[in-house]
Amino acid sequence: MRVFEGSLSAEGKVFGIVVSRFNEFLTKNLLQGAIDCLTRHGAMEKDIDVVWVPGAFEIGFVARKMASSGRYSALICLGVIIRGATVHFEYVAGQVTRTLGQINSEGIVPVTYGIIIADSLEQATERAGTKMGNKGWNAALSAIEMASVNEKLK
Ligand code: INI
Repeated sequence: MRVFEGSLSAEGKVFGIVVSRFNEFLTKNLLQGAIDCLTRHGAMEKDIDVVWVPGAFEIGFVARKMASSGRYSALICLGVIIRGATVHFEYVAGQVTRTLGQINSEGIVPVTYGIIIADSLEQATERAGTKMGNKGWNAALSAIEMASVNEKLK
């Protein structure tokens, strides 16, 4: 039997982070959490590229470009989508989730999902560095593990 398991060392790996400016007062906490996780696990700051986009809907465009570049060990996508008065947020959430899922399932570059989709500002805040943790940190940890799994399967 052969068992493959990713390590949690980010040493020597290159990460791309796509982060949306919409709800920036929360997404900046996700970004801070993601960078903190990567550097604590051995990534060098010079090996982390951050791309800001206007909103979650635009994350897929950049993630696809970065995935095609061949530069990255893994990509981390960060955004905050909060329910509003209309169903608009459902379309934004559905689109970004589908696009990231598609890029991921191509099996070329692992993409992790640090997108908070919440019914309220309170729920979103809880997941952006307060009592329910930091989804950016979690997405970065998954990116490290997936980058390692991907290397081992090559
Ligand atoms: N973008 C978000 O990142 N979060 C949201 O909650 C949100 N809502 O609800 O409207 C949102 N909309 C903007 C969208 O992502 C695009 O940037 C915009 O439609 C321009 O294409």
